[in-house]
Amino acid sequence: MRVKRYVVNALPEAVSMIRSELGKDAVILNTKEIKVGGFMGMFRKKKMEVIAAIESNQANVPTPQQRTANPQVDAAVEQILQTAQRTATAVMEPPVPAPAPVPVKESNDRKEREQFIIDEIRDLREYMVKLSKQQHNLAAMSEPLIQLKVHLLEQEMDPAWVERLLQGIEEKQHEAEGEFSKDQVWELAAAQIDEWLRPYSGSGISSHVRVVHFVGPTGVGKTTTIAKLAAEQTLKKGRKVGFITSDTYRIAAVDQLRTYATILNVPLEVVFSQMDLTRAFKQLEEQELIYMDTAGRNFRSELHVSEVNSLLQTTEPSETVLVLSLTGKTRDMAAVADHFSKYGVRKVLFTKLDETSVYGAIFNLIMNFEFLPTYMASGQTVPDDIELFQIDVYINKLLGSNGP
Ligand SMILES: Nc1nc2c(ncn2[C@@H]2O[C@H](COP(=O)(O)OP(=O)(O)OP(=O)(O)O)[C@@H](O)[C@H]2O)c(=O)[nH]1
Ligand SMILES: [Mg+2]
Repeated sequence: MRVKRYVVNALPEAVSMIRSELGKDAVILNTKEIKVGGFMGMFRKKKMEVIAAIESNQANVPTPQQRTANPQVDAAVEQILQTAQRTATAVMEPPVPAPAPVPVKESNDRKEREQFIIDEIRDLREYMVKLSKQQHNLAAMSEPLIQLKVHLLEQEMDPAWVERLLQGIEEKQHEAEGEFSKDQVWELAAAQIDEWLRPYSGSGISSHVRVVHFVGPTGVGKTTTIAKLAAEQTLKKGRKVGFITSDTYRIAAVDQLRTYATILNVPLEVVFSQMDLTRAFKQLEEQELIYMDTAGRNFRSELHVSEVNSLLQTTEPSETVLVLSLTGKTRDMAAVADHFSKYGVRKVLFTKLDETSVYGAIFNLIMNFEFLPTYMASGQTVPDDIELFQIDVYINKLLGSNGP
């Protein structure tokens, strides 16, 4: 028997050295953590000591393993697993001549060590299979698919959805047994996104509700949006609209809505607490539709969300619309949406589409929180710069000029 000691950083390093120096039939007899180098006992580095041995007449029985797409990885995985198997065998069946009986404590230590090595190897194997898949995916991805991936990630579409989309197109490409052109890839992407968004579309503000609350972070365009929608209802549809505002935090806030109320000839009630609401509704009992403006707050704080929510309680058929500006950060929008969805808010309205060219947040909010998009606002002009959310218009914006 030939025995050799290796001092390495990690076991896999030793495995390849053992393999090349002692051959494929070598077994690992022992591994232990040691400290080397340093100065006066300090700065010592952690290393692993591996004792390996080779018996001249040992047969090599290969184990069939699950294959990866990469022959190099397969070879490495097989090598490591064979070594692990032999390590286990070496522990269970000691080489001849048999050593003295192993005390119980030492045998437990051995079991732990054996388990440690097996766990390490399993982790390593999983990592290598994953790596091999990634390499395979990247190598297999066609140029138009890579372009689509880059484009959608730049649009800040959730990476998990981007992966799902690409996988679907890749599968279709595989079935078609040919590489899709950029136009085809963009068309398939548009069709898939349309299919995903379709169940959430077609929901403006419900026609049967009498009270609509608008909530959302500071400055997203709640008051402006209310003016735009009220103008549409009064001027185009001839409906009797009333305003309520609870935005008494800023002195100018009430005046802002009052200006629109005067222009549109719409009555306005100001409420300071939930108690005032009953009085306000009484004052507006003639109105067919009531839009309620609320103060913009930092709604990443759940406390503010519960505060505004307490103001929205009403016995009337009502609906709450979360207003979000696309100039906000995607992650912050998701945090706000998450809080409001816990309070049962389902409708969302997007503003300031004119101030950005990044539209992925809309897709993420609809798909991840099941929000129903109502309108898209893209400008400061009252009443013109607002339109119902339309999937095809949105998809054109999302897929952009890179599209066909
Ligand atoms: N570019 C652009 N600006 C908008 C849009 N909607 C609103 N604004 C502008 O955004 C600014 C804030 O609008 P407000 O309506 O006061 O926003 P708010 O959400 O009521 O603000 P607070 O009540 O302070 O929370 C104003 O200058 C609006 O003209 C939009 O769709 N596009
Ligand atoms: Mg406002």
